[in-house]
Amino acid sequence: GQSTVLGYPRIGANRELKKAVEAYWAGKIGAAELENTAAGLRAEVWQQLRNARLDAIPSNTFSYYDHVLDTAVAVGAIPARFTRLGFSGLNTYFAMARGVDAEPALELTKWFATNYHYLVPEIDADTTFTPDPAKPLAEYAEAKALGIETRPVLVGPATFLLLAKGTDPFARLDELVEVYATILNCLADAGVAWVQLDEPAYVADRTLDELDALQRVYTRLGELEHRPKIFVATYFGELGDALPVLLTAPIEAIGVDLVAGPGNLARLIAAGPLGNKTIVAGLVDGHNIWRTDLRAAITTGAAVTALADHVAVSTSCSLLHVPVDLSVETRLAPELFERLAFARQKVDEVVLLGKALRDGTAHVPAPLPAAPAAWRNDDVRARLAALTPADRQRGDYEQRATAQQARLNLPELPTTTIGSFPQTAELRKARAELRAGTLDADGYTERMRSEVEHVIRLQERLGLDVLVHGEPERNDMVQYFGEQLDGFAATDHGWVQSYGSRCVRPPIIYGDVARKTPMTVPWSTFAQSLTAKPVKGMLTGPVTILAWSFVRTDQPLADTADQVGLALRDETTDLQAAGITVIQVDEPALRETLPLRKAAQKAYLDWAVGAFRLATSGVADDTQIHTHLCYSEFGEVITAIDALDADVTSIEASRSKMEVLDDLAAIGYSRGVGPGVWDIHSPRVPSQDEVTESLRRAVGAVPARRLWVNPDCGLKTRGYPETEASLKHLVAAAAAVRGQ
Ligand code: THG
Ligand code: ZN
Repeated sequence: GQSTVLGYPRIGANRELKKAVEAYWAGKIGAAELENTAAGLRAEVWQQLRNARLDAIPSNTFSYYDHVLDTAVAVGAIPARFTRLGFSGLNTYFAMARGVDAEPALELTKWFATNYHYLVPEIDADTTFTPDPAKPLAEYAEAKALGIETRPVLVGPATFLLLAKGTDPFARLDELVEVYATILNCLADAGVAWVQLDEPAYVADRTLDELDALQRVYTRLGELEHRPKIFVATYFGELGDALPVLLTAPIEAIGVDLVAGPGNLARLIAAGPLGNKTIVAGLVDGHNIWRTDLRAAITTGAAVTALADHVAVSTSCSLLHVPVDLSVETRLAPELFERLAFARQKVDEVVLLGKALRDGTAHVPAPLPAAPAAWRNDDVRARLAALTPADRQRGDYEQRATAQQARLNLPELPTTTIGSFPQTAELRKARAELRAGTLDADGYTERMRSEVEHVIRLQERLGLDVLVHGEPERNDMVQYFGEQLDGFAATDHGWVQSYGSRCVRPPIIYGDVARKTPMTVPWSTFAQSLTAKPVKGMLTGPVTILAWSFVRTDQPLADTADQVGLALRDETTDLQAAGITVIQVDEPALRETLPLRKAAQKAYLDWAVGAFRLATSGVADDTQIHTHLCYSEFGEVITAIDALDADVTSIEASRSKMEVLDDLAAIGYSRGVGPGVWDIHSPRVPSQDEVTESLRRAVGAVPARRLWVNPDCGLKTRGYPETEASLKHLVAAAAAVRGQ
């Protein structure tokens, strides 16, 4: 077998790209220096892949911001509102990614079920697709100059349009395909032998029309006279009826994900001998950090080899979703370290598997022994085994509402915020000093406490009704809990791109999860001691903790979710015992890990809701549970949101003009709801009138006695000036609407 990978991290081993891009934005370096750094990073990746003896090396997987945006540029899908700015190519690109004063950016959204976000192409009537293959051509030439032959990667035309928004973008497919045809022509002229077109949208449920369209696309591109060989890559799940379409299309290779879509093997077998077509078998998980079970992978690979003349071993998806290099991690326990593989190590696995399928298994290392006994926690397992449905059930909502109101005595249209306040340079500096050892733990706590006090005083001054402590002590809402829970490990350098220049360092769940000590109680009780107003306890929910961590694969996710749920249940009951009356458990990722196929969605939502309820139903009727959802369209999971049974749900709504309220009304949602009335993703301060207008619209959709007034999301990425100004307008608007 040959070996390849579908893509590779582009941020650099030390996030060099992030630093260079942000320096460029800040005007600290020019375009030439940025381009230099980028070229260095690309060269490093190609050389590394070559030195690892990977047979086929991808290019055009580098991106200054996002590969979907790169493809939009390659096909000329640049909205007129950006070309009109008259910027350079690079600055037009960044304007689309980040917006400028006069023009908001393209919308950012989840890349399938990952924690990567892409920019949504805008296709409308005046979009004129035009080929611009400059970037793939330049990268191909750049690698070639280093003596490395590469395979340019583009998002395929069908997936590109399925991910786009506008007036029926998919109707433009035939037109777009002609642009791809020209691009393939140019690539062939430059000597490109293979091109990779990614069509992951076809692992989700697709209509007959969409399947027909796929067939049209690859028949047309396949029949081109002058073109590179075409490799259509799919990933993140199982191909259904799209598999026969691709198998019969006049293309040379098809990639299938045999990790997230193990059923792809049976489908290939059912399809019968595959003859001349190359099957690119995704055997090494590109979306998780565990070492591959090489023997199992070889068995699967051999089964594919029996079907097709040409089989290549690959990663299941691009390695974009895992950190760059495990070997720089010096603080992981040896038993964990030896079980992990990051991008570099996964490339070695792919090469080894390719060799094993070709030459036999003599050099395949022995499997690791069973996981250490210490990773098991029998107490947690016994507690989980003893759970009954009653442990996920609170009392009647109307009774709860009455008890809570008697205790909290809140005004109508109570005002609050989502949890975090601006993460100032001083806070980041304190954290850096603590890490460097120049500030001790007591000194750090002291600084955080003084920030909490400042945030409490500010909220009192502004006249908010339910206060927060501001979360100055948290780096990231998942990493923070991961650092405190048993069964989680943190990396030092394990950065993964989340969007643009922003990265996250997901914790690794390797064993049974348990809470060692209270995680947030000291902060919440300190904040509560400063004020007579209620201070909300702030936790991250089990589903989001899982979604933003690397998860263990040796037990069902539902079981891991329940373990996290149990740890959070201990935290909610401890907060209550410490006098906290309102507790928010955030689940922004509830929608994001929804399975791509309808058939699998109910089971997921059942365990996701169950784990949340396990975390939140140990408290008394008069403790008010809030939740917060953001980053997604929630229409699809609206009944699950209702099933969370939170007393109050705050939800991102300002950009969608409060549409989510109609969705909630449609299913008879009857508990508290706080539609975000200030879009915190932009530094723009909403006027009091705008907030009032949003509130009026909300009052039309839900009963006023259930309505809360809050921003869209946490304020940690905002600065204090706009935060104060906006919250002032928010409080005043609530008072104005209350008065009517
Ligand atoms: N945490 C985690 N995942 C997330 C979010 C999060 N996924 C969805 C969404 N929020 C993504 N948004 C962001 C926003 C900001 C940053 C990362 C993801 C960010 N990162 C810092 C950076 O790249 O400079 C690094 C932060 C750090 O030092 O820890 O700003 O909130 N897990
Ligand atoms: Zn949010």
